[in-house]
Amino acid sequence: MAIKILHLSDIHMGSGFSHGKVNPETGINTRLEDFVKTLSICIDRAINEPVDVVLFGGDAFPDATPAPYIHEAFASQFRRLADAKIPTILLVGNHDQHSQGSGGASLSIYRTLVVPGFIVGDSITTHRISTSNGDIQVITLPWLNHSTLLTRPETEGLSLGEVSQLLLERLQPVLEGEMRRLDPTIPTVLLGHLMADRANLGAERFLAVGKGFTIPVSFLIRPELDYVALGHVHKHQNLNPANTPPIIYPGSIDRVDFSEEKEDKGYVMVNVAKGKVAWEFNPLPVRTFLTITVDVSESETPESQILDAIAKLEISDAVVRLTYKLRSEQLELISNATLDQALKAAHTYTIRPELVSQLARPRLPELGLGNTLAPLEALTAYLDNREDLREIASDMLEAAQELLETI
Ligand SMILES: [Mn+2]
Repeated sequence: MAIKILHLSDIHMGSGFSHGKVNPETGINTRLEDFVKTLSICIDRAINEPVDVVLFGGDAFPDATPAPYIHEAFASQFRRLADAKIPTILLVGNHDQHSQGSGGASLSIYRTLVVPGFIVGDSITTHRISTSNGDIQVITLPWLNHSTLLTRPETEGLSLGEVSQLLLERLQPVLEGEMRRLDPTIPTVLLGHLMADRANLGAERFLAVGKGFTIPVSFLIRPELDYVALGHVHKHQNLNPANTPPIIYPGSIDRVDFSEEKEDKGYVMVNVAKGKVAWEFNPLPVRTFLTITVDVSESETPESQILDAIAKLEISDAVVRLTYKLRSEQLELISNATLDQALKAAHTYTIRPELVSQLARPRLPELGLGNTLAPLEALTAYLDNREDLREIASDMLEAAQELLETI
């Protein structure tokens, strides 16, 4: 007998309003409506199957204190699982915690209200859940910050790297303890919100750069575990292609920003029995994001070159960003009204003209115009180009990381 699980993560409801517009009929930002629709497809699937358990991998909102109407939009979807009597674990991600405190600030209301069948995963512990297809045990591993397993005096005077090392040393026996207490006869899942050291980064590095630490995949490749359900990284991936066990990031359910333009979005369906697991990624129909980049600086007819680039693409209902490079003397050859007209079919759009310098190319190509870099990456790119700073480069990066941590 197998237990059926729906695993989703990184909902980030309330994100990306700048990519939407106010729906005049509802007064609500269309990106919130998009996210609600995407989430409702997941919940529909859970109910229609029906699954035995829903595992949410964390990061419900952009921060721990979402506006009430956003919280309500989230709650009214998950409430349907409670009504359908489907046990659900809401794991606490970094975006669900207050920046300095601990616990699941935005999700703890579900425990306070004692929603039947709902568990808020804000500590490292094992939950045994009974389903009509048998029992399953789920180890919850919420986002760890430096106050989770360490006290302030212990971390005083340590570098960020040393603190992370200490945190890993603390985590290991705690996890080991959970593993030893497991019932070896029933299926076991670890549900964690974490950055694993084989993870291929998506947008989350821009959302929380430098905050937190990395857990080696070897911590998760354990014979006790039948499936590892992760959250945090927005790009869907399996960190253990041997599937012993599968270590799965389902990714975010909708595009949080343009860094997710080319990623498939979805959720994962899992069938798990003791020692046996099958999983499948299910793509969700999400709104298209489209970047159009044109260099017209060498063109005699820059406007029509831009219009051609737009015409080649299907922009209907997409979130579009148009960037074109031009020389200053070409400015009057391009009419904004004409570009507005050409982009009218898009859901929303931004237009960014960039003047190319005729004197010199940017010295650091990776820092050139049009590239958005997170602060740490920008610093890394800068240091890579400064032979003379090589000796202190790693110290500078660490100091920068520490600065970012205190923001
Ligand atoms: Mn996260």
